[in-house]
Amino acid sequence: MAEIVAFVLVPALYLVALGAFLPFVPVIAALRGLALVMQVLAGYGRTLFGVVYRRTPEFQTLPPYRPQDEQVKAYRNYFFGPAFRDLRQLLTLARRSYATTVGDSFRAVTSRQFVAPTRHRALTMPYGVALYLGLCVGTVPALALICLLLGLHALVLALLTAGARFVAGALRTVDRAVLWMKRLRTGMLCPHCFERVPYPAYDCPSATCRRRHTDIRPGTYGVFRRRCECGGHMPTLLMLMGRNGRLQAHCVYPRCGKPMNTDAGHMPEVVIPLIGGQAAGKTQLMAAMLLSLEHAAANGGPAITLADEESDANYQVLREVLQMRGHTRATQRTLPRAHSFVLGRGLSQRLVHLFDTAGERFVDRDDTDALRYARAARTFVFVLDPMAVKAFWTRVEPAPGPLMDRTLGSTVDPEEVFARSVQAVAAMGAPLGRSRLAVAVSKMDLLTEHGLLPARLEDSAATRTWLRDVLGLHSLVRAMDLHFGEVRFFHTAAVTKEEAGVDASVTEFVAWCLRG
Ligand SMILES: Nc1nc2c(ncn2[C@@H]2O[C@H](COP(=O)(O)OP(=O)(O)OP(=O)(O)O)[C@@H](O)[C@H]2O)c(=O)[nH]1
Ligand SMILES: [Zn+2]
Ligand SMILES: [Zn+2]
Repeated sequence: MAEIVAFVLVPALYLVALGAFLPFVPVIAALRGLALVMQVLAGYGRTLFGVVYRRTPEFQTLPPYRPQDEQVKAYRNYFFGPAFRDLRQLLTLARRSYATTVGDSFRAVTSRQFVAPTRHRALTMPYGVALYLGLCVGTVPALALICLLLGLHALVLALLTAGARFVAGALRTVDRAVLWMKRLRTGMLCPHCFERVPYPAYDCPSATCRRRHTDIRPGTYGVFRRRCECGGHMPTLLMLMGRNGRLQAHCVYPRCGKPMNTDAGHMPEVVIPLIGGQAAGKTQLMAAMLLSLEHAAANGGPAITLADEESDANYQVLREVLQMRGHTRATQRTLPRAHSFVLGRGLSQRLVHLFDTAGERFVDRDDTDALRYARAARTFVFVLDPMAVKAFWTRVEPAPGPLMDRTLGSTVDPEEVFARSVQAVAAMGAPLGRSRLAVAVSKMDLLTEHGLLPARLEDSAATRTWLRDVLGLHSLVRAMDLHFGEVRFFHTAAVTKEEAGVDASVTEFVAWCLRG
C-alpha cells in the first residue's frame, strides 16, 4: 500500500498540482521580470544621483578636473569637461550596477529555491524555475531601458553643451563688437610697455587670493562668470563689470605684466604723443594741458579724472612746479610713462594717454623704436622751442636782448628732431597721412615778456608764416605738410595766471588736440 501511495498517488497528485501551478508561471515570471526592471531602474537612479549630485568617492571612477591642475587656476564650467566626465562615470557605474542587480537576483533564486531552500525542493524548484524565467525575460527590457536613459542623458548633455558653447561664443562676439564700437579692435594700450593688449589679464578680486587670470572671456572656465581656485567669483566680460565692479587690468605680456588703467577696455582710447627735443617744453606743456582741462571741468566742461595713481602723483608734482613757476625736472630717460586721464561722462567718456617722451630719445637713434605707442596715435603734438632755432637769435626783430636767458632754450635742432621722429614713427607703421599734427610753438610768454612777438600771431596761419618767414623754417613747415594729413600751428605759454588758470593759448590748443 505504501508503495502505491509513494510511487503512484503522490506523483500523480504532484503532477496535478504542477498542472494547477502552470497557469501561474507566466504571472510569477512577469512579476519577477517587472521587479527586476524596477530594481535596475532604482539602481540607475541611485547612480545618477551619486555621480551628478553627491559626488562621493564611490561615485568617482575618473580623476576630477581640479583648478590646481589647470593652466588657469579656475574651476571649469560644467559643460566644458566635467559633464562629459560625469557621463563616462555614469556609463561605467550604470553598467556595474546593472550587472550586480541581475547577478544578485539570479544568485538569490539559486540559493533560496535550489541550493538551500526553506521548504522541500519539490515545492521550491518549480517556483524557482518560474522566477528564473522572469529574470531571463526581465534582463532584456531592463537593459534596453538603461541604454535609453543613458542615450537620453547623452543627448540632453550634447544639447546643453552646444547651448553653453553657443552662448559663450555669442557673448565673446558681442564683447568684441562692443570693443569694436569703442575703437579698441586692436586692443588697449599698456602705459608701461606701450604694447597693444588685445584683452587684459585680471587679478582675482578676493583680497587674500590675487591669482592672475589671463583670459577671462566666456569659455572653458565659465560662461557668465568664473570661479577662481580660491572660490571667489569674477565676471567673464568687460561689459559684465559694473562701474564699481571694475577689476584691476594687467598687461598680458610676460616681460611687463604691470597694472593698466582700471578704465582700460571700458571706453575709447586716445593717444597723443608729445614729440620734441630736450627741454623744448613738453613736460611743462603737458602739465598745462592737464591743468587747463581741470579748470574747464570746474567751469562746467567735460569732467576729468586722472586714470591711475601714478598719473595722479606725477601730475600733483607737475602742478606744483607749474604754479610755482619753477622748472620741470628733465623727463627721466626710462620709457616715458603716459599720463592717462578719463575725459567726459557716460557714453562720451574717453581714456586719454598723453605721452611725454624724454627729449634725448629723438637724438639717440637706438631709442626711437621705443616709441611703439605712437602707432596708436592719430593726433601728434610737436613741441617747437623757437629758442632752439639758431635764426631766432639773429633774425627776430627786435633782436633778443642780453636779458633773454639762453639757458632756458632747448639746444636740440627742431628740424633734426622732427625728421628723426617722423622717420621712426612712420617706420613703426603709424598712418601719418591720416593723422593730425599740432605744432606747439612753446615758451611764448618769454617772448612776449621781452617784446619779441609780433602783435598779430593769433591764428595758425600767422604762426606758420612767422615760423617760415622769420625763423626761416621753410623746409620744416613743408615737411610737416607733406607727412601729415592736417597740420595746425599754435603758440603756447605753459604758464599759470593767478585767477584765469592756465594761459588761454593752451586752452585752445588742448581743445583742438582732443577734438574728434
Ligand atoms: N616760461 C616758460 N618756460 C617754459 C615753458 N615751457 C617750458 N619751459 C621751461 O623750459 C624748460 C624745459 O621744459 P620741460 O617741459 O622740462 O622740457 P621737456 O621738453 O619736457 O624736456 P625733457 O624732459 O628733457 O624732454 C623748463 O625749465 C621749463 O620750465 C613755457 O611755456 N614758458
Ligand atoms: Zn605692458
Ligand atoms: Zn581667487
